[in-house]
Amino acid sequence: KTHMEKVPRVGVAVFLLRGKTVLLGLRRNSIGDSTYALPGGHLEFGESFEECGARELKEETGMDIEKIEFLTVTNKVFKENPKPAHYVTIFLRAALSDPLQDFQNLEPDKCSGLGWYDWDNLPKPLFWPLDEMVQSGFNPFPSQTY
Ligand code: 8DG
Ligand code: MG
Ligand code: MG
Repeated sequence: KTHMEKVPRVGVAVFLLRGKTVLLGLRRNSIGDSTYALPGGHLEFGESFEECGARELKEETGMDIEKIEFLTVTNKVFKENPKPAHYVTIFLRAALSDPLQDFQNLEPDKCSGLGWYDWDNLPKPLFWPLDEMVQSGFNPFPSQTY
């Protein structure tokens, strides 16, 4: 790119649910380095949110997901970056297509480790946008009462 156009980008992040646990990875990235975040990435041209979530899960962990549902959206400016970044991030939830399948860390340059974490005992530090969601009481698990 010859010009650094400052435009908001679209992120897609996935709460991959397994029992009472979610999949988190320790980020290696100028945004949120050394914090625990959801798998996900950038929406590509022409993709649906669900296609993007499934593609990023496959690229980052090797796993196939299903029952992909939209949960919420955030609008965040990342000022901690040397170059400020602005993301509109779509949050999805999903289940494993094959519950016996487990992750591989396929992008070790971007993630120093993946793991399943109990929702009631999440690791620290969480990636700050995720931390804000948790602090506000957000819960990605399907509610039993509606
Ligand atoms: P790509 O090249 O694979 O498309 O991108 P990536 O390297 O996998 O992108 P990413 O940083 O993992 O995700 C894109 C942006 O989405 C991220 O920079 C900021 C935003 N985002 C949030 N919350 C979360 C989250 O919990 N996990 C992830 N992965 N991204 C998030 O706002
Ligand atoms: Mg990615
Ligand atoms: Mg990613």
